[in-house]
This record gives sequence, C-alpha cells and structure tokens, in this order.
Amino acid sequence: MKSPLSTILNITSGSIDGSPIVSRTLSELSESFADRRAYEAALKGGNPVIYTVTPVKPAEGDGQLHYGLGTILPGKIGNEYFLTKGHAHKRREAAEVYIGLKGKGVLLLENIQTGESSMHELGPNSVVYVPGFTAHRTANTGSEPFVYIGIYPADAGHDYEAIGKKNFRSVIIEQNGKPLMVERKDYLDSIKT
Ligand code: S6P
Ligand code: ZN
Repeated sequence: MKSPLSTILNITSGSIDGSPIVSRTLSELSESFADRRAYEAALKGGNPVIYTVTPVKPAEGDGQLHYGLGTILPGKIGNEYFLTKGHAHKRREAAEVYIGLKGKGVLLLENIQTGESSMHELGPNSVVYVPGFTAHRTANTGSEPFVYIGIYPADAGHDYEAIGKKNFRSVIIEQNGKPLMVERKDYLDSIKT
C-alpha cells in the first residue's frame, strides 16, 4: 500500500504519483519578465507551459514540512531565461531548502528587508538554503528541462502579491552564453530603443 509518507519523484515528467501537477503558462507570467516587448511578441506566438510544480503536503501543522517538485522548460523571452513567478513566504521567517535534480538552473534570492540579491547555481546535487525573509525565484539556464525540489515549513504560505507589485530588483539574462544577474533598471535601460 502506498504510504502518504513516501513518494517517488518522476524527474522526467516532473510529476509525483498521486499529487496534482500545477502548470503555469506564459500568459500567467505577465509581471515576471522585464522585457515587455519581447513578452508581448512571444505571447502572440502562443501560450506555452513555462513551468510545472507538484506540491506534496503530507501533514499540516506547526513543525511539519511540505515539498514541491518544480520543472522549468528551456527557453527565453528576449535575453531572460524562462523562470517561475517567484514569491516570499507569507510567514516571513520561513526558510526553504532547494535541491537541484536535473538540467541547469539558478535560484535568485532577494532579501525583502535590504533588497540584497544573489544568484546561485542549482544543477544536479547542488543544495541552496533560502533563509527567512528572502524572496526566491528559479530560472532554467540550460537547454533541457530543469528539475528541482524545494522543501519548506508547512505553514510557510506563499505571497505572490508583494513580488507582483514590486518585482525582483534583479533579472537573470543570458550574456555570452552564460547566466548573468543584472539590476532590472539597468537591463530596462539597455533594451530601450
Ligand atoms: C515553494 C517553493 C517551490 C515553488 C516553485 C514554483 O515554497 O519555493 O516549490 O513553489 O518553484 O514557483 P512559484 O513562485 O510559482 O511558487
Ligand atoms: Zn518558497
């Protein structure tokens, strides 16, 4: 009998047996990409799935943990890699551990109090600790699906609104074939015509 305490990650499909898979398409990411013109042009060509996430909630309550399997498809909007919406936890103190499983990606962190940002590679076997009070977003910087898992307190909650309104201070772009973190305002200046 399948135990609710154990699961098998299918890192090819990004799914976990018995758990619902949530898909985010390009049209749901209108606030996420800095380059509006490239975003609108891409949307005219269709509304592809950009990423999926499969959350697993074995138990609720103080001290319990949840986790989610994320898969970001490869691609770019202008010079920006396909990425997740990104969020801070509603319970601001709640930290998270990310583990890379397959493909190439990065995790963008931003301290919500100081605005300090950092970019961390998240390939297979890399582990990145996301401290409390830190907004986080992942991006696929490779040419195949990027798969990872995030483990977080069951009572963390997800706040997308704060990020939707203010957005991350930095963006991740491809430069000379490599990911580079740049200030959003500098990137916007660089693409102005
Ligand atoms: C949850 C954790 C991840 C994300 C996933 C999708 O705390 O950080 O499982 O949910 O990377 O990103 P987002 O920003 O759409 O939730
Ligand atoms: Zn999170």
